[in-house]
Amino acid sequence: MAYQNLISEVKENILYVTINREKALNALNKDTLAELADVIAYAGKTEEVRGVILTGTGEKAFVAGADIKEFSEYNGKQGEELAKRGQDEVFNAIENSPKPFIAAVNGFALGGGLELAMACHIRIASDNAKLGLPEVTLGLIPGYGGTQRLTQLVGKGKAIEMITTANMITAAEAEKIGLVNHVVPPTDLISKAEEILNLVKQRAPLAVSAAIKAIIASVNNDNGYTTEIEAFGRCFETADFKEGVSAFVEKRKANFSGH
Ligand code: CO8
Repeated sequence: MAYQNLISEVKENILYVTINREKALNALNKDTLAELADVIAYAGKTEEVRGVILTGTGEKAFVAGADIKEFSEYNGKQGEELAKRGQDEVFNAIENSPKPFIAAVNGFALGGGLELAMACHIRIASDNAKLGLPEVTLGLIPGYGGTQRLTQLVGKGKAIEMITTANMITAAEAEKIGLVNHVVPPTDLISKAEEILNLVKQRAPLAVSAAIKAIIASVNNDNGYTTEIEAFGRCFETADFKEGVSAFVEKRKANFSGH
């Protein structure tokens, strides 16, 4: 897949997506969002892809936010439409993807950049990363799900403090409040994400997707228990369930097909 603002490649069943606008600190302009929407859809429908690692080019920024230079073009209606489209095609599309997404946060994750990381299922940060939602410094609020996902991840009090002060926090603080799962030196960032996905890759793919779906239903108040019950039932219909149980009984490693 050739993109203008992304580098993407599949290696050993992992799709690596790197946002590649280093001079603008990987800010999300319209074109980058459209390309992200495309690559997210590709990940969802491509059987070879078992997980996605999303990161930014360079040592300075994961993503420094939505592209502020495009904002002057918008009125209220257009801003609302842009937020809705971005949420549907990129941010919610990641969260609802059947494939696990890991954000490898390699520097500044600000505004839409932190919102992008929060839409991913797991976040790993390099120890020099800085995270924040500074939209109120621009007279805006987070528009790509940030008020919701930050609250889900760190609770109401911390979310209100971070959003209303616009303060950036360090990776260490982010780990302490549950905003990121792990903090590692920059040189270990991708390998830590790979370590996690390499474990997930050994598990039953349909069960992995079903588990993520039920967890997301919970945080979005969308009938989590019912989602879990229905998804649990569907697992019994899969070849992978039969393989997993046979492998256990036969004392061998399961070889899942994802069917
Ligand atoms: N948009 C566009 N360009 C950016 C952005 C951005 N978000 N961030 C940095 N850049 C550009 C700078 O303009 C600069 O370009 P140039 O060299 O042409 O002047 C280049 O990247 C390097 O940046 P700096 O010179 O500013 O680098 P510093 O090391 O001095 O500072 C910071 C780094 C602190 C990260 C600083 O760049 C900064 O504060 N950036 C903006 C951070 C921010 O406010 N992000 C939130 C944006 S709002 C948002 O994301 C809303 C999301 C919801 C949208 C809903 C749909 C409409």
